[in-house]
Amino acid sequence: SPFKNLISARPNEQFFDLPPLPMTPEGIARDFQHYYAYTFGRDRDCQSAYYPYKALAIALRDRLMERWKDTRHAYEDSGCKRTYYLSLEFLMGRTLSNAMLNLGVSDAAAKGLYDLGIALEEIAGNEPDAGLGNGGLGRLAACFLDSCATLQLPVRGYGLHYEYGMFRQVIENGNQIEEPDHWVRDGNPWELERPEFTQRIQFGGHTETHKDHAGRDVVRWVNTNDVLAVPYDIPIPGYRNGTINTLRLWKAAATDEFDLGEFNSGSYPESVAQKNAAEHITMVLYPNDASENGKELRLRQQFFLASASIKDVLRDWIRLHGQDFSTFAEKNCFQLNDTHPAVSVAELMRQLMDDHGLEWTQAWAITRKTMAYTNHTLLPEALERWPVRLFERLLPRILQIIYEINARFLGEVATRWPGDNDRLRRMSLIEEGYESQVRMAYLAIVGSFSVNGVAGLHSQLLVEGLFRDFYELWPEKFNNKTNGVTPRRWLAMCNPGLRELIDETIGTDWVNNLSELERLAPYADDPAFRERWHAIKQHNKRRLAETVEQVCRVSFPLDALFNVQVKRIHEYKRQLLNVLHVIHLYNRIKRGDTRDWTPRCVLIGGKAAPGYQMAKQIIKLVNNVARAINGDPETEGLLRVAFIPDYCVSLMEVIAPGTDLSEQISTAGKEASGTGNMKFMMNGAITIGTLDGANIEIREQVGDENFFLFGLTAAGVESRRAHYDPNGIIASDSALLEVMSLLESGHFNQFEPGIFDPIILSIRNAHDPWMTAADFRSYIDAQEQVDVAYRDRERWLRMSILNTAYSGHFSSDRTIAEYNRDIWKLTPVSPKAPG
Ligand code: T68
Repeated sequence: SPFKNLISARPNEQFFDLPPLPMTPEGIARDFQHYYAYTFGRDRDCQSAYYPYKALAIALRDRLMERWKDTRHAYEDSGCKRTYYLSLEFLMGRTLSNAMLNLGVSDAAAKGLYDLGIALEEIAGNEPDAGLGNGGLGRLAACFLDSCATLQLPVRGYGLHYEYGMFRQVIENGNQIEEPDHWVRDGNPWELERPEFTQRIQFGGHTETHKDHAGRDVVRWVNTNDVLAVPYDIPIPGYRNGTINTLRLWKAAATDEFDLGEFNSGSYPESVAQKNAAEHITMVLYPNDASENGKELRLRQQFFLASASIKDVLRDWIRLHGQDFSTFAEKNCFQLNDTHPAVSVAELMRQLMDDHGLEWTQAWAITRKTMAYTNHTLLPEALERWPVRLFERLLPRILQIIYEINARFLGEVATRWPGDNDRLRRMSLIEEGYESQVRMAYLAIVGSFSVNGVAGLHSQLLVEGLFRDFYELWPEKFNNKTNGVTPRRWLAMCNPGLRELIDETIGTDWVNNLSELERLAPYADDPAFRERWHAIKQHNKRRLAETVEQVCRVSFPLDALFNVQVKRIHEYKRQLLNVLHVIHLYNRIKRGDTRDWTPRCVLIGGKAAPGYQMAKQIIKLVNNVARAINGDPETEGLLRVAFIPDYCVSLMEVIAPGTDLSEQISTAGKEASGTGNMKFMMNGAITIGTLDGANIEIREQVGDENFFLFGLTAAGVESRRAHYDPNGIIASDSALLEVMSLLESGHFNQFEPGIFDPIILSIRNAHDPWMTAADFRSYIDAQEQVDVAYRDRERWLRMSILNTAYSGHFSSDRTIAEYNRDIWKLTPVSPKAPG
């Protein structure tokens, strides 16, 4: 008992057996008042909107606690197999509304507060986003946790407790300014610190080899600079099923010893500096979504997560099984979210051998049966490679193990393909060159039993290209798991109007069985249903327009087509192509070519990595084009353009429901999957897109006639490269020529000469990897088809309904069910009924 050292008597049973908390309006309101007045000591004069939120959050959190404990016990008592989702990023967004939805207390909470004269939505709007991720990869991890809890799968997330999340984006004179996001400054009511599970993580030092009594080599990693990892647990409620899973985030803290050592020798400032250095590890999220910057601190973060999480799992294992690891692989699985935690392969080996005495072959058999790796990108600049030199200094023991894994692996390759030295060089975990580097993707593949891509095309391109040699060696390892998004947050929670209509039409089962939405399809032909669908969309468009008006000072008329592209800014995602179309529309207005015009509001949002100059220029261009167009009286009622600053999870909750047309226009073969495309589809937006990532599957599901397709295929892009001639294309397409002429005339940068030259040059460059000019004509034609379709209101509504109806495939419940069927093989465990 944890009490045995504290008090002599063991508390009686009632101490642990609490009566369940009331889920009634009165019960929630009473606790809300209690925390507001007694815990936070606030009254009517409170100047901060944060405290009402915090009081409600704690009232809700109380109502999770019992179930959380019951879930923990149910997993432990059943002795079930478990999966650990290792990710440097979890882009959770807000928690309060989601927790209320999943607990089924949204209405009770709203009523309880209403009776106190308080609007729930206003309170919920004061929660800061937990922005511990860059974009798709981090948000995918968050959706997966929701689905795992909803499917009652024993899955725990492991991540880092960054002090500063994704930077906040401010736009000044059209330029992106980054501001730090100190999201936990006022405390985070959703996290539970667990100092009793603190782990000690080693860095630096060197290795020593000894003989043990049996004459075997034993390696010790000594003289290290250790850092403590303190866990913070966040509850992950399933949808109305009593399950509460856990996301465990590690925060770095200095060890007591070296503080004290320095302090005793009289150098207090140095001891504090050391403490700071330790705590730097989890200070800030790296804001690069698609390129590696090779910084030492990033490798420290990666190892810190891997080591702490594996120690945590092994500690639990030993508590229940002692040092018997014979069934460990049957009971545990680590899913690696990209290569960011790939050092786990070597770290699991190290802990099994050096800390728990296993032999290489035993440890390797366990590692290879427990690790699984998900790849999220084909872009070469995003593939992680760490200098051997850095490993040597920071993780010398890990480097030894990687060398040994590589030597044995290359032995396998040489046996299979004798004499094929080129293949050995290609497949080696170490890339030789001016500076030798560790190829983290290869380490992940060699150490895993499963390797998956995130959409059909992506998985296919992986085995044909990037990982071809490995596919030839181990075809059975490779599989596809098309991404999905959680329908709780991305439909039921963010679009209450549509949720009610759907509930009324097909019942409520769709929320955790999204293929049920297909039953909406027949209603696409029902005029009365269409009218209601339209009214809800208009309501959501008003909400979005109010937000745009407020933050961008641009007014969006509600009868216009709301055309949205929100995602990270990257050349491959081709926000530039979108801008070229906007300029083309502007040219048409200026030349009076506005017969049968469809009014449009174009909204673009997203963050650029702080060091990615071209992406920052694209933001500047969008803002300058918006200013010129919105300021020209001739565009009134025809065209509006806005860049929405600080795109984030909670903004998407307003944007997706209010969108008519979703832009998914990446160069084919470059977007691994996309997940924003799925959120828009679920909310009844229609996609204009290339045959890239999950767009292909979206189009298959909804049907060709309900999707606006354009552009080269992935194969087309590759075969075009050798003879790509953007200047020829521009010269022979009068619309594109006019667009380029206006851009090149300096019309959008009259007082900032030359600032868009890099953009212009990139479009005109025969080596433009993103082939913007190649797809321009086909894009413009598809946009004209969009205009025609939107003017036919009944046709558009039909398409919109069918997009929602056929979005069931893109529930992350389906994705997670596939991960479980093919990779994890977990049995669902249901906790005892609460109360
Ligand atoms: C995205 N990747 C893919 N990476 O681009 C997207 N990268 O197609 C896919 O839908 C999504 O993953 C989910 O599978 C990312 O978001 C990153 O954010 C990232 C972060 C750090 C380093 C590299």
